Amino acid sequence: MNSKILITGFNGELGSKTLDFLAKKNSKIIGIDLSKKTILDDNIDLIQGSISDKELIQSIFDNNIISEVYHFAALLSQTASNNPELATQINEEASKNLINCAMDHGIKNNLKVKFFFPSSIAVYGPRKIHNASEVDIIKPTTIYGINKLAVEQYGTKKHLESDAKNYGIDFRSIRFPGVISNDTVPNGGTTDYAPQMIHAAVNNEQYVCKLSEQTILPFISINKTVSSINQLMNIDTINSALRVFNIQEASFSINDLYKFIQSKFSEFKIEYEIDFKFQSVADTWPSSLNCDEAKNKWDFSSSENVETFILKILNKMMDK
Ligand code: AKB
Repeated sequence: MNSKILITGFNGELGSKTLDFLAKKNSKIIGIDLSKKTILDDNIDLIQGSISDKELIQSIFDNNIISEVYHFAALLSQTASNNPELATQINEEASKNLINCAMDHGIKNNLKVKFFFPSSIAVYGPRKIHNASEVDIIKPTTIYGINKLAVEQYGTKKHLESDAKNYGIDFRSIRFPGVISNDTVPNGGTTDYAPQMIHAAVNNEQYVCKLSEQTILPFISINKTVSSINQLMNIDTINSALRVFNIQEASFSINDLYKFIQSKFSEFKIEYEIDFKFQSVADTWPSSLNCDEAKNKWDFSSSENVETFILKILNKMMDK
């Protein structure tokens, strides 16, 4: 039987781009998401279903040889805070179940299933720190951050157990900052203001921002996100007990972002209506990330400043 790649959350921002990327490499893919999508490609089998459906997940592993898992299905931070029980069910319990299924599958088939988990800067807190390294103060204040941290730790533990058994899972994870895409506008997250602002400017719309202009957070473009995931997953072995890595391209305040956008779109206007639900979360997330571990262990590279970073995204949006 040919081995396949399992992608959860194939309709989401990261899931859909990763699916496109892996499909171009002619990988055999099984995708699962709540809503349907049809792709006419013999290599791709998309299933409509929930990742909390344990029987469905088990049947995918029982009926296929799965060599890699990309687990994107999740609720973002603000949606999670509004639905804490559902967040724990999807973001933590279903993730742990998926890790267990992948681990058992690896042991049964004498392989190590590569497992990618997208973590988040939400694992940090309670205070805002600068240049956060992987081991800096980690006491998340949100349910989203708590669930992400629990899965990071669970996956790392199962990775160590797999090492001892020689089979099981090879757990790899990235703590993502805000992701900015040139063609989708996210919703439900705390970092959404940056892509929303850029898209509003391009579409000649005014923007109402829920965070203060001094708020500083780190960001990465969707292209760098997908290439970094691929880079991390393509390495045969990562010789490191650390399984979760920080990456970013640029970090900037909302005012910096506004000023830069305005230099290109002079009509663009922003209004501030601070929402405590957003501000109180952003104030616990790091203003920037230290990426040395990713650079040393798997050659992550980034040399952007704020201007070149945003300009590249704007140019892509306007198809220059
Ligand atoms: C969110 O804001 O919820 C996400 C994240 C940083 O995890 N974009």
